[in-house]
Amino acid sequence: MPSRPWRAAATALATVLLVGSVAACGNSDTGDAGNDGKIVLGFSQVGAESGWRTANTTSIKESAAAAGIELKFDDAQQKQENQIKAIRNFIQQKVDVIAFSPVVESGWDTVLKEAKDADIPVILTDRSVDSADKSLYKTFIGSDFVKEGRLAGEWLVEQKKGASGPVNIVELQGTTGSAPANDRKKGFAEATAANPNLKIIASQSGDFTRAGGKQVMEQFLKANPKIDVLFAHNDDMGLGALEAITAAGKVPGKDITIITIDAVKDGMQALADGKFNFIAECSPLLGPQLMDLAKKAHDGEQVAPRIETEETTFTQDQAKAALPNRKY
Ligand code: GYE
Repeated sequence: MPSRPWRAAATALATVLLVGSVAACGNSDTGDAGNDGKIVLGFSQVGAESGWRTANTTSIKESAAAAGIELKFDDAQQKQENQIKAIRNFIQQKVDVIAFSPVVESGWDTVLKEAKDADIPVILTDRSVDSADKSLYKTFIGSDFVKEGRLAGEWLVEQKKGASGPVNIVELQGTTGSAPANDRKKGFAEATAANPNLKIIASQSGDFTRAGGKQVMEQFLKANPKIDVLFAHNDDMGLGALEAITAAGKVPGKDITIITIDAVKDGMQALADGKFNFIAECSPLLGPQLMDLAKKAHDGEQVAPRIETEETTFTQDQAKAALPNRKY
């Protein structure tokens, strides 16, 4: 049996802990800022499907720390239902700002309305939504995916200008229903329509992953004896496809021309090594701008409704020159 003085001390300690935790709850409940006065940003990430995504996550985490913003980070594992859950959690926790990279374009109106009703500004990063009501979010920061697809297609049109017969193209699409898959497909189809010899003979989703790219490319190769070009909606699917192409006894970059999008390090290496032929860049380094926008949105400042990321394209020689200084 503990002696009385010990019991008194234990009771006193329990009281202090209880009061302390109630005070902490009360503090975060104000919804104004984190425990130490920091802006709290709830961020729902798509997942960890590609090199692009990993670089994007790093950029966001590092920029939040540098900007003194408290980041609540959630990984949705490429599932919309997980993102909706995460956003509802952020609303319940009364974070100051919500940002997310929507895995697919459709189906966001209800949860965005809930955030609006709770008076929490929402920033879309990387991918957009197809909501007609633009007042549901403050701004969208990210790339022009249609343009990326078009740049990829225009390069091919130029390369195949003199082709006398049909040029058979296979396409590895990104995640079904995602903005980059929809838009890159559209831009590429528009550009390649300029030359009737260019024919997309097969097009299927590889879900933006290496494993998906490899598996779908294997099917393409089995079903189509003559493939001249592969257009992959990201580097990772192109990298996965390399394995399938080599295993089929073909030389990537020679027997099959390979065009991808992103320009992450592994993709740039494949381009410099002559395995890829062209990459349209898509920058994942959105963190610093996102933090700046989060501060402005929190302070009620006006922000531009659309902020477009700057990007370029790379040929094999340009990749060789750029690789040593590539950050991601
Ligand atoms: O191209 C791909 C990633 O949304 C722009 O998602 C992003 C895309 C990127 O998985 O690699």
